[in-house]
Amino acid sequence: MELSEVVITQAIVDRFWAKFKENIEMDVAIVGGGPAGLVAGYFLAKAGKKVALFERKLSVGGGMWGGGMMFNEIVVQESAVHVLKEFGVRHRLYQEDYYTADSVETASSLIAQSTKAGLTIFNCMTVEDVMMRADRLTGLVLNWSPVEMAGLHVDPLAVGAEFVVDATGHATEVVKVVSRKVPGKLLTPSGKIEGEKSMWADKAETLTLENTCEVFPGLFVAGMSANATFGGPRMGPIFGGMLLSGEKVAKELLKKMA
Ligand code: 48H
Repeated sequence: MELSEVVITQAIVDRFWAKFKENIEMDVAIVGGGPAGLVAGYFLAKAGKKVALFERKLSVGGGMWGGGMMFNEIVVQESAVHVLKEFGVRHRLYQEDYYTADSVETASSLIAQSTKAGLTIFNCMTVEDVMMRADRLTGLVLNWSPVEMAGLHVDPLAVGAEFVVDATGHATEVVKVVSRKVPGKLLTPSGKIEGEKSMWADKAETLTLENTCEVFPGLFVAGMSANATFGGPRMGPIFGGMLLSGEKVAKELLKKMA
C-alpha cells in the first residue's frame, strides 16, 4: 500500500490533539524536564495521578546531559542510589559514598521510564505565567517556545492543575512569576525569593531535600529551584539531591492528594 502524507499528517494531528485535550486539566503540572521534574513525574504517574510535564526546550533532560563541564559522567551519593536502581541506570562505585553513572544513560533512562510510567511530556512549550484564584494557584499559562523566542505577540493558552511543581532549575521561573504577579507572600523567611548561593556541595545536597516543599498555596518547588527559592548553595555535578528532591516532592504531593 502506498504511504499517504495526508494520513501521516492526520495521525499526528489526531494523536497530539487527544494528548493535549486529555491534559487540559490534571492533578499535577510539572514545569521543567530536568532530573528533579522527571523523577517527580515518574513517581506521581506510577501512583496513578494524572500528571504532565512542560519543557521549554526541544529536548528533555535539563542540565544532566553534559555531566560536569561536558565530561559526560555524573556523581551520585549512596543515599540516592536507590533512585538510579528504580530507573534501571547502571552505576559504579568510585569510592565510599561516591557512585558514578553515564550522564546520557541517566538522562535518557529518566525520560524513558517516566513516560512509560504514564507521565505526559510536552516539549517546546514555555510556561510564561500561572493561573490564580484568591487563595491559590490553579494552573499554568503556556505558549510555544518558538513564539517566545521570536518575540511574537501571540496570546497563550491555560491548563488547570490541582498542584504545580516548579522544577525549572537555577531559573526558578514559576516562583519568580508568583513573587512578581500573585498577591501574597512566598513561604520563605523573607516572603520573597532568597536567591541561590555559591558552591558548597555537601550543604547544598542536604538543603535541596529540606527545601523541597510547598512554597505558595498550590505551588511546590523541587531540585535546583528549591535551593534558589530558599537561598541554598549550588552543588556542581552531583545529582543525588535532584533525584531525591523529585522523589520527595512526589511523596509530599501524594500525601496532600490522599
Ligand atoms: C518550561 C522551563 C521553564 C519554563 C525552565 O536545570 P534542570 O536540569 O533542573 P533540575 O533542578 O532538575 O536539575 C538541576 C541540575 O541540572 C543542575 O543544574 C545542577 C545540579 N547544578 C548544580 C550547579 O552547581 O550548577 O532542568 C530545568 C528545566 C530545563 O530543561 C529548562 O529548559 C526548563 O526546566 N525550564 N520549561 N517553561 N518557563 N524554565
